[in-house]
Formats: sequence, C-alpha cells, structure tokens
Amino acid sequence: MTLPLITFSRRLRETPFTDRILAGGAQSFTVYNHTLLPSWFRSLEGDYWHLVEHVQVWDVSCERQVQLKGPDAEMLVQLMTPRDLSKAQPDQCFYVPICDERGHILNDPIAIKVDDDTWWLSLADSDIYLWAKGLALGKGLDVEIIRADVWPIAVQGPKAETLMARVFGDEVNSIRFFRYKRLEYRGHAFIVARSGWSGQGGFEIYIDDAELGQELWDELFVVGADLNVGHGCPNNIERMETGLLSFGSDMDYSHTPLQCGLDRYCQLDTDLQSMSIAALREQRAQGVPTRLVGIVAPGVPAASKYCQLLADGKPVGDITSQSLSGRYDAWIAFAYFESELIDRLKNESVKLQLLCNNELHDARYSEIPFKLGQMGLNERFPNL
Ligand code: THG
Repeated sequence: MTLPLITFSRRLRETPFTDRILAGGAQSFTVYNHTLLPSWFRSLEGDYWHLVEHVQVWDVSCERQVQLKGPDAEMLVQLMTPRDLSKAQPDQCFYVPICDERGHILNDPIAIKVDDDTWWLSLADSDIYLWAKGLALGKGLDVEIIRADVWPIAVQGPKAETLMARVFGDEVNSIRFFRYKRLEYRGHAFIVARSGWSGQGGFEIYIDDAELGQELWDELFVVGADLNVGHGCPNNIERMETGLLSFGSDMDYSHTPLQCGLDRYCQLDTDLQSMSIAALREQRAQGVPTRLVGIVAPGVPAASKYCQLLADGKPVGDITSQSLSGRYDAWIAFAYFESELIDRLKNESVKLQLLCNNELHDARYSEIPFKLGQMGLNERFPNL
C-alpha cells in the first residue's frame, strides 16, 4: 500500500527544525498537538540501537507549551492536577496527570515552574489550552493563558551529557533530574532541563528563539560528530522497555491515573485544591475495574495488530501498545486487564498466552515498568 501524503499547512504546523529533520532522513511523521513529529529515521530498530549507544537530537517541538502567567497561575495548575505542587521551586519540572472532575486523564504534561507567577505545561496530545482557559474564565482566576512560541528539543542517549557540556559548559553536569537551569548560548539564556522521553538519560532545551535554536541545533551536530550524534525521535521500542506511557495510546479521557500506574503522581490524602481528588479518592476506595499492565512473550518473531491475549484459552485484555523488545528476544505490550484477572495472574491460577500470526506463545504478566533484565530472556545484539 502506498501511504497517502500529508499536506503541511498552517493548521498542521511545521517547526523551526522541520527542514533539518527532512534533510536528516525522517522517513515518516505523525501529528501531535497539530504539529509534525517524526516517527523514525533509520528503522525503529536502527533508531533504538543508535539511541541506546550514542546520542540523538530530537525535534519535539510538538510538545507545545501552554503558558499560564499571573497571580493565580499556580492555583490553576494545582486545580488541574492531583499532584502536590505546593513545594514547587522555580527550577523544577513535574510530570503531572491533568484530570477532570471525574478523575479522568485529559493530558499528562511536564509542568515547568518558570518563575513564581509563570508555569508552562509542556503538553501531550490534547488541547489543554482550551480547558485551561475555560477553567480560568469559569473560576474568575487572574491568569493570562497563551500558547507560547517555545519549541523543545531533546538531546537523549548515554553521550548526551558529554555533548551538552561541549555547547553549554560543565554546568549541565550539575542539573539534577527534572530540574532546570538557564544556560547561555550566544548570549541568550535557554531553559535546559534534565528530562526527556527515554530512559537513556539526557536533556531538553526549551527553544524560545527559533533562529538561535537553529544555530544551536546545527552546532550540536558539528561538535558531536565524533560522538556519533544522530537524528532521532521518541522511539516506541525504547519507551516501552523504559515504561513511559503515551497519552492517547496507553490512556485517554476514559482512564484515571489509578488505572494506568500513575498513582505516585496523585497525592490524594492532602487538602489540595484540585478538582479530581474527591473522585480519585472514591475510586481508590472502590477499587479500579481495569488496570494497565505489561505483558512479555519470549520468542515471538513479529508484532502485529492482530495479536490476541488469551487467559485459559479465552480472549482477554485490551492491548494499547506493542513492539518487539530491542535488547531481548521478546514481544512486549501494555494492556488493560480486569483487576480480578490480574489477581489470578498474580497467584498463577490462570495460564496466559499470546496468539500472534497464527502461533500460540506463552506470555507473562508484569507490572510497568518491566524488569526485562531480570526475566531470563535471551539477549539480542545490534545488527552492525
Ligand atoms: N518532555 C516534555 N514534554 C512532554 C514530554 C516530554 N510532553 C508530552 C509527554 N512527553 C508527556 N509524558 C511524559 C511521560 C513520562 C515522562 C515525561 C513525560 C517521564 N517520566 C519519568 C518516569 O516515568 O520515570 C519520571 C517522571 C517524574 O519522576 O516526575 O520522564 O518527554 N518537555
């Protein structure tokens, strides 16, 4: 099948880096927050091995920033999330579920405290700009809400720190996980955070000057040549091995954070003024009907959208994401299972199998993140 082409327009935004990633070999795009996001360069597996061994520069401009500014900005962010932000410092980032009054997830951005009266929500794929404006108007809050022209780029991989220090100096080494510093590049201070959508370590640079951002992008490739710096993008294999969830795929408006393992970002036993806390407390008391778990099936040669999980021979589960592990000879997936089935899997009173490409394979249940290294799986090696 020949893929239909996507037409770029002002509705489907290019980014300051689109020309560069096209020249760099982007093979396919997806659309995220109405913005282009590349999905692979070499191949999914080739990108995976390059990412886990070297360093990549990603155009994640699609993680659009909604800026909340004003005396009530922090109150509004806290209203939207059940995560406790009361001790937030103006050098911190927080992974926050945004939940409605029923506790359902509307987005899972990184919230950045830019200064005492300014927050950025670095969004996953949904229109939180509208939700935030609606809440602020309805509640009469003193806050200005805009879609800021800020385009994050991510530098990810084991050599990310070395590469970043060559551009920004050794100060990058002292940035702690989910903290940021303002670091100068050619006289302009960019917010540089230790964060990013991979488990390989790295940084995100919030580009608020497109032209200078392009110069910075080019310089990363020049000074990182001997580090084998390359293009890349969020990699489905790596993020699944690491246990990072993708809003819209692994959870959506129908799920609560208690169902998808985001409990640790919900401080329910507090008196936070957050609109979802009462509903989440109630769900905690009653128990969740279904929960997102990890599934591992060794020795499966290919993933396919027709793969079906079976418990004692009967179809079960709702698979949200799947791939073949990069490092291990196994198929991995995230899937919603009924809580009662998870209990039976825990006490091993039920047999789990995967029907994939007309073959039956034994499958194992795991919590997310997987601990693949501890499962006795056969290792794979890069195809050099
Ligand atoms: N960076 C920025 N914005 C983003 C993303 C990003 N917006 C959309 C999307 N990604 C948001 N989703 C996530 C999901 C997980 C993490 C970050 C963003 C993440 N989680 C860590 C973990 O699960 O181990 C730790 C989170 C924590 O301790 O607070 O990194 O990637 N700018």
